[in-house]
Amino acid sequence: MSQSQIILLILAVVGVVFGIGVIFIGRRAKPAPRTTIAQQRATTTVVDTPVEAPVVTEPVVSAPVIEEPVADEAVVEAVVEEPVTRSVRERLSKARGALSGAVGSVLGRSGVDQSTWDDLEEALLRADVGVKVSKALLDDLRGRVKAKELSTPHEVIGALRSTMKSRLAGASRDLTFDSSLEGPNIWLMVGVNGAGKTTSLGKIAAQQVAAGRRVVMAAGDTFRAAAGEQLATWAERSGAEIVRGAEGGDPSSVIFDAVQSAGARGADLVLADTAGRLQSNTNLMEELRKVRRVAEKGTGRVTEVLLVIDATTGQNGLVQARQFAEATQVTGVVLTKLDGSAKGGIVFAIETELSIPVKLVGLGETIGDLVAFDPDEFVDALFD
Ligand SMILES: Nc1nc2c(ncn2[C@@H]2O[C@H](COP(=O)(O)OP(=O)(O)OP(=O)(O)O)[C@@H](O)[C@H]2O)c(=O)[nH]1
Ligand SMILES: [Mg+2]
Repeated sequence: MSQSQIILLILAVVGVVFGIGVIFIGRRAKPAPRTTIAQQRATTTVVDTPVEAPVVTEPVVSAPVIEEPVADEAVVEAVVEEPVTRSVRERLSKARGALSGAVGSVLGRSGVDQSTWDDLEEALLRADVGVKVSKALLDDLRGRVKAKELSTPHEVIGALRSTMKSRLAGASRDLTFDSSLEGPNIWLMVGVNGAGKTTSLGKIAAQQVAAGRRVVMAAGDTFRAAAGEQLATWAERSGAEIVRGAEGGDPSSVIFDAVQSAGARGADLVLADTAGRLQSNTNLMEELRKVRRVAEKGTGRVTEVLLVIDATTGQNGLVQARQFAEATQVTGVVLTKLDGSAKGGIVFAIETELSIPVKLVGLGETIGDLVAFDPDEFVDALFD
């Protein structure tokens, strides 16, 4: 072999080795970028381009699922409470803004004059605050403007808002439960037909059962054939027990039986439903007096008489409240259907004229739609 042939052979071998090396390195290098992208998708390593953005959100969503079991109670409560609070505000939407139109016009003027008072009076009456309370509120404001305590429209609106809040402040809105009683506490639901007695009773039962109390429902509405069935459905939903009587029977004796039975079973609370009207010509108020008397014949005591008023009935609610209060020593009002009415102002008339606290508010037809009445939140809803 000549010298030049040897050199050519060496060059060929070097070329082949170099080629194999390039192919080998190339193969190892190629999959690497694919793996990196895959890893980025899986681990959400920073990806700046908008195309990759949805990939980033995926694992973020799944993160709380892993953390859920170790989340502490406060966090869980906050998560659960937030939508509830929001929905109370949302469902007050009809009541909401009952005064806002007038507030807008009053604030739109440069001073306080007769049209200020006209606008406010009309709005208060439309919100069902009632003639008497509206007059008292406006007289107070007029006096303060005269005394130069208030001068701008802004100050007048601010003062009205805080006076309305202070009118509702101070009342005790807790449901009375006397744990020192030998027998069960009895809470009576009263009110005209269709007001929401049975529905509110069901919602209250659910809250009391959730609070750890043993609850017995008394189907004291023997007037309507379906009333017992309706209450039985609520008993099932809420986890309460129920005592029913014969249709057309004596409401007092059904409630008496329920109280006896609750006492024997060691139950804490009897929730007694009543009819909004009667078969016979007996006076409803007479009947309710009797119910109360008979309910307390044993060891149980009536610690709440809750008058259920439909907010959409407006000022008529005040007339009902007066009648029931005289007959049954009403201890609190449940104002229902506030989700469908801008007439919540009846609260002021009931509390001011009859001194009965509004304790609960109905904001819908389902089991969770009953909340404690919060005057500040309510007044803010009327204005905003
Ligand atoms: N939107 C809304 N509907 C309600 C509320 N409370 C009750 N209702 C509805 O009002 C209607 C009458 O409710 P009931 O609980 O049957 O009324 P009641 O006072 O027991 O009526 P009687 O048994 O006939 O005397 C039902 O359709 C309920 O679903 C509420 O807060 N909001
Ligand atoms: Mg009923």
